[in-house]
Amino acid sequence: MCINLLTTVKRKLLTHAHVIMAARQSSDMAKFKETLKAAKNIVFLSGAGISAESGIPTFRGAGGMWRKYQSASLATPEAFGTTPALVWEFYHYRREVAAKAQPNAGHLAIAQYEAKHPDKTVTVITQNVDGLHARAGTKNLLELHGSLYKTRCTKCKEVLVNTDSPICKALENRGAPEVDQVGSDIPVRDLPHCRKPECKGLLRPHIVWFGESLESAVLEKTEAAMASCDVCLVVGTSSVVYPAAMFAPAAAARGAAVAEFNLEPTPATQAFSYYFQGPCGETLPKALAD
Ligand code: BV8
Ligand code: ZN
Repeated sequence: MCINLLTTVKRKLLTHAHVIMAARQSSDMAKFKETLKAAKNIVFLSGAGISAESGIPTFRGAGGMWRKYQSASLATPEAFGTTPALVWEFYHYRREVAAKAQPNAGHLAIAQYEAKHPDKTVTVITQNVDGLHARAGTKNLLELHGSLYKTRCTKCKEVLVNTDSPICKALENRGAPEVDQVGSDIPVRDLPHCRKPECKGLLRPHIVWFGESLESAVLEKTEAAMASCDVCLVVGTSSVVYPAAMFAPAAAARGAAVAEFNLEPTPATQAFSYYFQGPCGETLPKALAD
């Protein structure tokens, strides 16, 4: 009896929450542009949604699954510890997909805004690991969760940029998502290993997995940028993963003007001064045009 009651209550709360979240209409763009014009310190905080129009599936969309696995279940130190080859096939696949993708109008609008406003401090803080902000030309970039194109040695901890395609022979033509296979048959010895003869440790993606802390240097710069920004544009994120989901609401709480750009309201929308509904490849260029 108690379980049924709980389920009903939970379902009612969720419906109620969706009704509240769905209520928000797009804000006054002219008013936002005035606010942005007067701002000196601007932060862009982006999530997977900004890369959706580049053809990279989001975690809440098709990207949430790879083969029969939840992507998030592979983005953990435990998964890498037990099945490193499977995790490497997953990340090799994502390296190849992102390498073939192009920055879209959203990425480019942000990079052009930074270049056109040397008089302002513009910081891009991204949860994405796909490298598209950098390829669009963004200079002042913080990659909260690391990068598909960096490796870290599990033994000597050396971090290197690596854009090799494939990253190693054994992963060539591997990682296809439609393969109906459990696990991976690639031997660990054929996975990427450290270049140092005295080390030869197994390499891992230099990516922050669930249950892992963000790099303190990146966190400090993020917290400094969020503490000093006048305006924060939150672009294409469901605001469910922490600590990234805390930054914009905290800025709004201290009085910064926060504008959310998303296809739909999120749990954080109510905390923000502005909300612009639509694909950010369309809404961002409008918001950032002089
Ligand atoms: C940590 C790399 C200390 C991997 C990722 C409270 C405090 C601290 C931690 C926690 C906490 N509560 C819970 C935790 C644990 C966990 C967490 O947050 N879990 C969630 C699921 C509740 N956090 C952690 O483990 C973090 N570690 O804080 O360390 C610690 C340690 C242990 C225990 C406690 C504390 C590390 C989290 C980082 C994980 N790594 N990425 C990889 O990529 O493979 S997270 C990954 O998922 C992304 O980087 C991103 O952060 C997240 C996905 O979110 P989004 O980017 O928002 O993408 P999503 O698909 O969800 O949404 C897309 C949005 O775009 C949607 O809203 C959609 O509507 C919109 N959209 C789509 N198309 C468009 C669009 N918008 C505009 N235009 C479009 N065209
Ligand atoms: Zn090493």
